[in-house]
Amino acid sequence: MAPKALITGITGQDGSYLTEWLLGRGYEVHGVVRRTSSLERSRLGHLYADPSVYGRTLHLHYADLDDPTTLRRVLVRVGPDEVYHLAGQSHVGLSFDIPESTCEMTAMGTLRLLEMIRDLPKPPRLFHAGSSEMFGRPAVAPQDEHTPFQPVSPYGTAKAFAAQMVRIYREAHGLYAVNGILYNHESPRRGENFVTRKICRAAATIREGRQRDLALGDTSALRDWGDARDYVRGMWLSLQQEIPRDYLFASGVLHSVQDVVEVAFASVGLDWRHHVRQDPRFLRPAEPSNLVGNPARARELLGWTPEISFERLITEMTRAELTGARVSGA
Ligand code: G4F
Repeated sequence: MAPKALITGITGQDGSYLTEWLLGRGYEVHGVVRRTSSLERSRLGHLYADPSVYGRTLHLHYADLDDPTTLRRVLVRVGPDEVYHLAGQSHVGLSFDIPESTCEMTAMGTLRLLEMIRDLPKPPRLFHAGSSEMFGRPAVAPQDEHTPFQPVSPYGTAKAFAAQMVRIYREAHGLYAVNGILYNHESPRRGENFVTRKICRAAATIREGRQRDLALGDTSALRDWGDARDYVRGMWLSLQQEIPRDYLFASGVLHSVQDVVEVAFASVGLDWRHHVRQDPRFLRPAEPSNLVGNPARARELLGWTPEISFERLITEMTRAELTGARVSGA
């Protein structure tokens, strides 16, 4: 029988790539979608429209992390072997404006899911998408799975709570539960309010004469950026091991927002100096620092290495925004 996977947050960037990865490996994939999600135009649109996939190997269920009855029902009906928990309010800047709902979904939503899984007669393996934001301003760089959490945003705090709960349920209740400590990971499917997509989209739109300039926050901010397709492979690998452990997924290399600007604008033949300006509206009350990961454990135990470089990623993202490319779907 085909293995069954259940994904929360299936309509997001990672959820859509993970779905493709799992379908490609013969899984029956079930996704949890919120009633507000529009599927036709979502990142799953191509699979949803394919009658050989949707309703056969891919199934979607309406449920919500803040509506435990619905989620429990889906878990019981589907009886998954693996659960990938990717859902949650994922914008760090926004979490300063909506801290309560961020914590409700990300922190309490994860705890509720753990409680439900613990009650199942045959608990599935659980992957929880943690974040480098949990480290905040760490004293050591690069970070690894032993680095203490010191979050500096409501989002990072909610994720740290959730990740610690995953560890507790693994140790105290014997669940096969794993945290992926995921550093920034991007793709042409990245949400439009994240900085890489915002920049790549603007570079393409300016190139086509449909926009004049681009307003950004702190362009000196540094991040460890990788490609989402590499990271979903890591998620799957981390559930295929005999012993459940946390894994850190990162490129190990820091780039600035300014580097993204330069690669994106150059890839469409533009000089960024004529188009980019700073706007204090996009500055955050607090920024993490020093966030660069050491993925040695993932490399050694999972055989995981990132395959797509920063330059290739940003160039691909920018080209995918050009009108002709967008029509064919990224
Ligand atoms: O693209 P960002 O919004 O990503 P951020 O805050 O690092 O969070 C992402 O990565 C985390 C993993 O480390 C995830 F947990 C999280 O869910 C999300 O996927 O911002 C990146 C950097 C920040 O320093 C931000 O201040 O870019 C800076 N920035 C500068 N100007 C901007 C802008 N960010 C945004 N979104 N928009 C700007 O105009």
